[in-house]
Amino acid sequence: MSETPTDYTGPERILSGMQPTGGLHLGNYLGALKWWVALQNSGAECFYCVVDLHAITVAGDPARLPGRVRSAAAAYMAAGVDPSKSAIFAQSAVPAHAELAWIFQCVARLGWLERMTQFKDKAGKDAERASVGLFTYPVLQAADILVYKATHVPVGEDQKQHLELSRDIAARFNRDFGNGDAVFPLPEPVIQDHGARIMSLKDGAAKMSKSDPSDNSRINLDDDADTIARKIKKAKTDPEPLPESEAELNSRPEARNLVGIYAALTGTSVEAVLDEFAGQGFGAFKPKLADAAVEFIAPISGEYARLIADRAEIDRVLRLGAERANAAAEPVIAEAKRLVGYWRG
Ligand code: AQP
Repeated sequence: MSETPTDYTGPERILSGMQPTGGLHLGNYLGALKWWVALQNSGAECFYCVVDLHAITVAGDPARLPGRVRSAAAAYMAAGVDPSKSAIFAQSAVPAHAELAWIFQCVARLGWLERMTQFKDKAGKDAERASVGLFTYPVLQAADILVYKATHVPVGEDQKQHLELSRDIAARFNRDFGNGDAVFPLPEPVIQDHGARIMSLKDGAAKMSKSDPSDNSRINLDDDADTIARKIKKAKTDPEPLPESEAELNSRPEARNLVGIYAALTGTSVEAVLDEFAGQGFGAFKPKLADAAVEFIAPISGEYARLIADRAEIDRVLRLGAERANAAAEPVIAEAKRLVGYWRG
């Protein structure tokens, strides 16, 4: 068996995406979007897609999907993604994602996918009835990344395992079809310490999620000040005051989550938050957290409201982004097709 080539020498590229399965929330922002914005000034080429192919792996309303794609694109821009620097586009507007996904389905091994914990979480108890697309979702994700030969992928911590799978798929393709070349880079996750895992306001053991049936579980990027304050007031806590050390938060998931959110919103550390609030109860801490969240979200929600009102402009941005993305993806899918030996007339 030949060595796996890993000495990729192409340019740095960034790829990330979010599902248009609902409005974006603070977890999406702190875990990923914030870093997307920072990376677009790094000099690397950035591709940020709205992953509508992934969205149909679970049941949804087709009539609402185009609006949700526009809404996600508007949220990207409201958060600071600049369409003149980064390509913002719908995944379905770039056919090479699906084409490369098929090739990768024939590269990935069943056992690799069976280890993916997100499938187990999302499929729940009735995995037999889940769509095959939900099961092979991480293979499509590998194609999303590698169709741009992306080297870095800014994501929240929940995506770490999928990124490892993308690396395995890239290495296996390189080994089996690369003729000694590192055709694909082994993409690196870009996961930050702060905000990488924001939990539900109702359950400190579940991540904040768009598809949680309770809107009170999350702070949406378009929530107004009263809604944010109400959700934080209702957030689950325990009766103890805030402790002095971070270690004491380990057995208190809801407290740890709220302290972590405050730290991420105010750009400080968990230790510094505890220095300020140790000994105080949630009655004192929650209003401060609500103020910080309102101050943080207000410019994003204001900008989102302005952008979402101009549908033609969002469509223009998405078309422009798709042109750039197609131009980058087409040579890569052509190379992959040639390497696996597809017929060329
Ligand atoms: N709670 C979170 N904390 C930190 N980061 C998070 N991300 C999601 N939730 C959190 C990051 O946001 C990006 C987009 O995620 P996605 O839209 O692909 O789907 P997801 O991870 O499954 O997010 P949701 O909100 O939970 O969506 P649904 O409910 O549709 O499944 C990713 O980088 C993710 O890490």
